[in-house]
Amino acid sequence: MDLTKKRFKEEFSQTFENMYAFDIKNSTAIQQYTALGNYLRFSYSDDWNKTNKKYLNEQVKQVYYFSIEFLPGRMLKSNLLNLGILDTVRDGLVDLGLDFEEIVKSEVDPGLGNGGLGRLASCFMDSIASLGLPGNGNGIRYRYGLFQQKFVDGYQVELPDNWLRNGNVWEVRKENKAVTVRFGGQVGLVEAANGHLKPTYFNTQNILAVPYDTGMVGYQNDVINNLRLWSAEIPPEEEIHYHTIAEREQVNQITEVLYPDDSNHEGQTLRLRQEYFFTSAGIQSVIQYYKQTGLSWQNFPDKIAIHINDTHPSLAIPELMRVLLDEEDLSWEQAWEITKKTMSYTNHTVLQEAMEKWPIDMVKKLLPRIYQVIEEINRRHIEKKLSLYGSDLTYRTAIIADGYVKMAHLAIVGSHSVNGVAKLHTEILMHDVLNDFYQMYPAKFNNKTNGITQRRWLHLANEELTKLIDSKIGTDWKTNPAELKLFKAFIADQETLDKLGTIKLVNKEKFAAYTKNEMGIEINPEALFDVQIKRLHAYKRQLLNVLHIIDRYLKIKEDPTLAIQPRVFIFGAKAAPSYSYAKQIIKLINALAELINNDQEVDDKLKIVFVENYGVSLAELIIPAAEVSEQISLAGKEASGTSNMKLMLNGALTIATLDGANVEIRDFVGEDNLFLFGLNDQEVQILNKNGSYHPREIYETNPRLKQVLNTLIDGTIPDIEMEGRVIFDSLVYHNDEYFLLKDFDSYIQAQEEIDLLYQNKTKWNQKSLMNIASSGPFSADFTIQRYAEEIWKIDSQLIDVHQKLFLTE
Ligand code: Z16
Repeated sequence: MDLTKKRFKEEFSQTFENMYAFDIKNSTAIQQYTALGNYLRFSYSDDWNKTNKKYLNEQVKQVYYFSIEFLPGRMLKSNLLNLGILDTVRDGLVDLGLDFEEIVKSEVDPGLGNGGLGRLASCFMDSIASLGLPGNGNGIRYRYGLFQQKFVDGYQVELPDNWLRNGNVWEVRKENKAVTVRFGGQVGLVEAANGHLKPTYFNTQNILAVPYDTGMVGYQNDVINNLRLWSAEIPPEEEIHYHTIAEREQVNQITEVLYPDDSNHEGQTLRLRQEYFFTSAGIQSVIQYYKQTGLSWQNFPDKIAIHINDTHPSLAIPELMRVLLDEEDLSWEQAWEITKKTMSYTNHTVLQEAMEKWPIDMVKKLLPRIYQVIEEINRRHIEKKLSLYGSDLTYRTAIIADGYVKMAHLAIVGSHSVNGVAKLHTEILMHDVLNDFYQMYPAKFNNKTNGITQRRWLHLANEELTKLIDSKIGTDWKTNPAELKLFKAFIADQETLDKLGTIKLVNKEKFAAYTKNEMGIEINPEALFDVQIKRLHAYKRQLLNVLHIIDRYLKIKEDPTLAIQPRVFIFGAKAAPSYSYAKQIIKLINALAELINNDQEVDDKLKIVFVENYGVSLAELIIPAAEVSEQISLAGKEASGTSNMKLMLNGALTIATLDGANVEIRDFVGEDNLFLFGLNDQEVQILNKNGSYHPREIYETNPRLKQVLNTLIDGTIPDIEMEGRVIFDSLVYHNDEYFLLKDFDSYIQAQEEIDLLYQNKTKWNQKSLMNIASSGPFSADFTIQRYAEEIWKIDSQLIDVHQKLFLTE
């Protein structure tokens, strides 16, 4: 976007006065932010409109990314960056006497996602727009996002996230594009004009789905795609039927709040309502769009791709069938061909407890026509496969079984592509978790390793590192992240290595200022910063990290003069409110922090910082300051992980199991530049199969570990009587499901290697540089390029994108 500083200052000041009718000098940061956001939205509205019109007029194929979560982070800076006016605006605001960073901070961070899955969706939206691909997001405009986390006496307390309190400058309400979503009622057959019997719905509850659109700004390419989030309202013409506040509330409830579960299926009706609500609204708006093209239904899959992000939107399959059958009068065979060709599905987990299944009665009652369609899909599936695969295999793939509708089965049968999110994850899907389906549909299965947008996670979050890289290898890496590898040429350049160290130190100082001001914890920026930031989940093994910290603590207490590498252990994690074990681990970490941080004898040698309310904004502060990246899930459990990629990109060294995308990180950066430990997934499988794992024996025979574990129950750590006992028992007596005791020794050994390497700053910085320079392949730009080419079959609308991108890898 062309904008001079002079013009910006004039126009922005004018916008401010038009909005508020007082002088900008007397305003608050929130008012300045609001005016600036509106100013920016006005400035790109023309490009937004043009992008939409171009897609429609040229009838290019578009993808619709259906996701029940989007976790975009603050948008002001990323929009400025992508519009190409970050520096102009920043300088202009300084001229006006305003504090840019204060303005940036006054934007709320929309928490419309839980973690990896939602953040991935938003990284993808950034890459889709930045590659000039015609793509749109479809999701829910939650009135309240993921809860705000507070610690009270070390316990997690959840507060509502009223993110819309001050309005939202980026969204545009489009009541003219509203559609009706129908729930409940009965299905009957009524004779149509042509004499056929047609399914007709009676006594349904009709909900108005109103879209709020947000522009997804591409990186300096004039492309503005659309993220459409739906809000539930009472249709004005139905107001007369709503007599009580309770009845009205039931409607608002649909889009009231995000379910706070990551990788766990809760199974409430309201969640099923949410899933159908945004899926049906999305399908209807796609259909409305398609009808404008005037093309025949057979061409639908040539113009539309619909992507199902995990199984939450998988009702898109029967919903598209329903529309094609009941509203557009297609035959089953025609409708099914179109649906399968249109839909593709990403699996994000192998955890059994995360697999969605809905009781038949619930689906029947809430979505009677959809249930009929699913029944027929299932009937035909079984009928067709029985003779080919026999009854055992075939019935194991049934969509309806054991009283439930199995959503993953529906998603696989009803789509043409099923992908996992990392090489290992896809292997496990094909050969284990989804092997029955892999036997039936080998060609549907493919891998798309996750990625992250380097624009937010390097360019914006770490401007100093960005400048250093620019000064060494130029700026082409910004549109071709593979070029980051050119940075390897500086592996022996002492000046570059020293600069890397200085930049890291400055970022650590920034984080230290935060912990001091916001948490009252003083940390030494010269200590090693060790970071584990992700949802609290037993399989991610934050507890293994804790055992290591306790081990260090005991060592220091035994010999307070011990020369040990000072470390700050940084945690950020929310636990699902109903996940009591995870909450007990939070309490443990906080209690341990209380003990260690206040122990004079320990001093600077050991500190624990558990940040409250970890989310995208805190990630942007922590990741650039990180030196060690903890990626220590039990092998075979983490589908991919994405914080592993963000931390690597910012120069942290990874300590990892061979799980998820860690495997590919190892492949790219090389074994010498990260620290591997623990069981691999094969070994875990064997131990699980032959039942030969006995953690109690390890406890009894490993004195060091025994001493560490005993601190959970012997009063060493104050105020965790209950939690300490539960956690101790889970490890020693109840199987230690995630093999912490088994991996303990090898984890400690890897940590000792880290301490040793850290003594040599040059060697450390060399490995840090190798990590930065090897992270190009994890750009979401590459991931999206592969989705676009191999699954969606959509083309970039930019002329030179293919020349700029993917020359190498
Ligand atoms: C989620 O964030 C993930 C999986 C899932 O089934 C549900 C949710 Cl909300 C995560 C995976 O745990 C993580 O490994 C992966 O990197 C991420 O999805 C994106 O694929």
